[in-house]
Amino acid sequence: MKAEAFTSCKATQAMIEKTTREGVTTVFHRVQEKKTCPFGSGGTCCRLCYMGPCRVKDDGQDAGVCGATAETIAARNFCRMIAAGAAAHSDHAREVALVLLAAARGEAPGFEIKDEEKLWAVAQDLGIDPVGKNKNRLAEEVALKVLAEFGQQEGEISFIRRAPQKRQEVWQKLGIIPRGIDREIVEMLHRTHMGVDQEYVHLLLHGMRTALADGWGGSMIATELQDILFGTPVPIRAKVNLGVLKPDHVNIIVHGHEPLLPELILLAVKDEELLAQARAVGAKGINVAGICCTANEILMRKGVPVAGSVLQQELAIATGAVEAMVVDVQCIMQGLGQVARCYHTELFTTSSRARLPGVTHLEFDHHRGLEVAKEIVRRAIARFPQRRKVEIPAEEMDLIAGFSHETIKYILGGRFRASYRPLNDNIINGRIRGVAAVVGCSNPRVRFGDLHATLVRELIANDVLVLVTGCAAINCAKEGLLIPEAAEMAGSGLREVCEAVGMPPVLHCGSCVDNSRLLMAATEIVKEGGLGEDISEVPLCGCAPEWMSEKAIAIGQYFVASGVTVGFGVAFPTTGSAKLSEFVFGGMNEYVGAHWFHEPDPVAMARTIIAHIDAKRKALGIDV
Ligand code: NFS
Ligand code: SF4
Repeated sequence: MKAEAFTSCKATQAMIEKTTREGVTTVFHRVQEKKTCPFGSGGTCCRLCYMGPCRVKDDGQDAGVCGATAETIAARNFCRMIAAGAAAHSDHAREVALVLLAAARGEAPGFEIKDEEKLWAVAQDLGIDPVGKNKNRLAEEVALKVLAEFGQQEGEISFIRRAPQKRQEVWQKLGIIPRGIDREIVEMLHRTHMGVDQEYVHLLLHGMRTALADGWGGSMIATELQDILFGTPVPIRAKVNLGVLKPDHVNIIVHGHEPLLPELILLAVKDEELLAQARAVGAKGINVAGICCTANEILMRKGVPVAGSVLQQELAIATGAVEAMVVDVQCIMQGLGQVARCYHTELFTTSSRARLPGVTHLEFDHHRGLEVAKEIVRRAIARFPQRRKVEIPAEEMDLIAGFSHETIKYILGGRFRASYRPLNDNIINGRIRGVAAVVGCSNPRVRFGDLHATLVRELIANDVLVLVTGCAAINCAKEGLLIPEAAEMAGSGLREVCEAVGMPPVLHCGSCVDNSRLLMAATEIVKEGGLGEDISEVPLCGCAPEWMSEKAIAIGQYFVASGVTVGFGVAFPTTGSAKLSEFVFGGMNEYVGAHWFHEPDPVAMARTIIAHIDAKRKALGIDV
């Protein structure tokens, strides 16, 4: 097996080779054994009832046993992906809300209200009057209000009102404003049950409502409440890639999505008693690094180093230098268990919602979270003397993270006139051609990381300011695109702007739930004025060139429903039906002023994004 075929990341290559040599199986080994099925991949395999399963051809004649056509089957499957993705983000948000509630009531040791300014802003957007309330009382009200919005049956979820007026009118007209977060997800599952909603446009409209309940609901709640608990990010310098693991330290990796327990682990590793224990076993200290979105969360707020993106999770353990890996929910490969058993790593599942066979389960209970965190650190220290077969790749790269939509204001506008005015002006005068969000996963079916890097280089060279989140952000960081020096690769206009304020041309905006920050940034641009009255008029585009998860589909759909056209690479789950593809790749425009596109080639994707941005500029009359 040629490791270079999978990525140009040298650290990853070295670890693929190490695992191959040591007979350890990883995602890169398994992906070669598994062939994709064209029906499943294109969306026309239906397993919704046991008159089937039915694989349906897109020839206008074929249908499932119940008569379901290719477009119905693909639409139902697509909508179920949205529901699952929205559920994942929203259930994460629910957990954060419960912790905020407990923290406000003084029942969650280690947690406190860190960002009162954000708390006030969020309270007001939820319709709560903050005046005269102390921070704990206010946080309690905020948590209760947010929790009620999950089970709300009628009306509208609150953050919808943050969107530009014109966008809200679009949703109103279509009848797709989410009533309650859980309600829309449940209804999506109901509608896609055998024999319910079988008209693809009608299905997709509810798919949009479900996605909006994620973007302007679950994801946004997760982001905002995490900011309240842990602080709103500001620019911070850190390091990325497997080289951040330290040969002479106890290494603990936090992996998954909810930054709750990881924040407590960061507290625990400062404990003098635990540090003394680490020194007693011959370690110089304790090093915490992150993987996936947990990494992005604690990177954004604390500058904790990032060991890697989703495809590097098994490889991190294969360095032989990881004493403990702590996981919670989402993007955690079952293969981790097997890999951990081949080294000295103790793997911990910590969420009540997720276990792995044969893996230690030490549940994070926020009432006694700090104790759980200390127990994990203690057990990691105990593993340190058992190290063998250690090989840590040298690769590590600097990056700057921490670009919340609030921060972007300060960076561009300065502390005294913080606003989006300078960004809008630079878009209008053409120094910045437009803005592209490059987000989402990595996928071993494509040359991972390379698609992100190729695409982003092409975009910045053409003066497109790039905002990144999720694993895309980690991959771009590894390529050195998240440092101010990367401005040298940018076109002259974007370069000038970056150099004037000392920012990179690619801004790390956080984890995948933080894509909600991008909705807010887009909204701020509209509200600042001069670039249209709706998000769909702004020279913006989104993409996920290496996507793989259902969450990515939910995110893509809430961007599209919010007026941002979105491109996905790899394969696309509607291509098994020409009719449905015509709708998502074009017809959707008539409804929400944006659509999806599918483009596996990163250079072609960059061209499509630039052409899209140029078309928006032209419509605004600002083509230069
Ligand atoms: Ni997003 Fe973040 Fe990564 Fe994909 Fe998974 S970690 S939530 S789903 S793989 S970007
Ligand atoms: Fe087949 Fe229809 Fe059942 Fe799907 S719902 S498996 S298409 S019979």
